[in-house]
Amino acid sequence: MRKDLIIVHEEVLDALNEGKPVVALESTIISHGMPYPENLNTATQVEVAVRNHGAVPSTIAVIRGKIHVGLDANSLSELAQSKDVMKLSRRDLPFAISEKRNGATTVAATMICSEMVGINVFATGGIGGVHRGADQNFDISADLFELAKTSIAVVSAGAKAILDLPATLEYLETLGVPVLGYKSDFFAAFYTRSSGLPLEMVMQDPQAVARFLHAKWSMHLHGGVLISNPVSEGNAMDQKEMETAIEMALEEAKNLGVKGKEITPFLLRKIKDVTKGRSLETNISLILSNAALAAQIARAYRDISQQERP
Ligand code: PSU
Ligand code: MN
Repeated sequence: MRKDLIIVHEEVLDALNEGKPVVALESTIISHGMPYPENLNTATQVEVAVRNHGAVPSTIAVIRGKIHVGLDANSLSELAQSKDVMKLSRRDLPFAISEKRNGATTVAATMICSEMVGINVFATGGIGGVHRGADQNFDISADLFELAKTSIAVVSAGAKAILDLPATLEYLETLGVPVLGYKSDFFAAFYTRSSGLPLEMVMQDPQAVARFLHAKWSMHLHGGVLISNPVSEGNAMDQKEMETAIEMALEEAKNLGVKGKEITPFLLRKIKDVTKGRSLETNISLILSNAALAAQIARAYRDISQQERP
């Protein structure tokens, strides 16, 4: 890896060198997933949540063509307000580098950058997945393929409910991606606690998750692990209300011809409007909860990996 392409924040670098737990955070949630100023407040709070649970936060983004691993307050603030930020997945990352652009990393791109520097746990809101109507429109998020090949534990509240969740779960199975239910027997549905889709591998504490990661990666089964952490009961949305909001948003997207990488940000925005901002509150709360869990998993995984050393 060319060292000049990547700038690791001093605190993150020290933590990685000293074997301290680090949690990666994505930046597309900030630039494309939430409006200002909620996005900046959330990004800041998420970092606090990681710290409060004993790990070092590392938000990842591309700034003027350099991959930044760990952002200072100024960069976070710029990212949250700038209109000129690309949404970067695996295919886009080299373009942002070669053209010296600013870009926010999706789940896929954040996993790639995390692996480059040796971070193995990452918290997000909800991963991308198989979109509804994918049998016609072929819209399947690159997040799924990244989970298949890049060895990072991703803590999320399942996949976004705007997707075809049964198809997403099937696809993860095809790709060999383990999905661990955290204190739940069902795949989380982002705004609500359960999709009704049962999960076989259920874990009750961060240590169990860490043991799973250690088992997988120490037998050289490369690839990611998805930890499905349902939003807390008190912050979950009503399922019927959510389904109506999603259908309205999908209808509008169809009428306006919104496609490709624009569709997810568009739907999240519409759903927020339809629910009068309540979906945004739920979104914020689930991200904070994922960050806290990711920090605990990072600590537990560090403990297991260190015990192994002579
Ligand atoms: N989760 C959120 N908000 C978001 C996303 C996830 O709570 O904005 C972003 C992530 O960066 C994810 C991306 O990788 O949406 C998926 O986009 P697409 O469906 O175009 O692959
Ligand atoms: Mn897509």
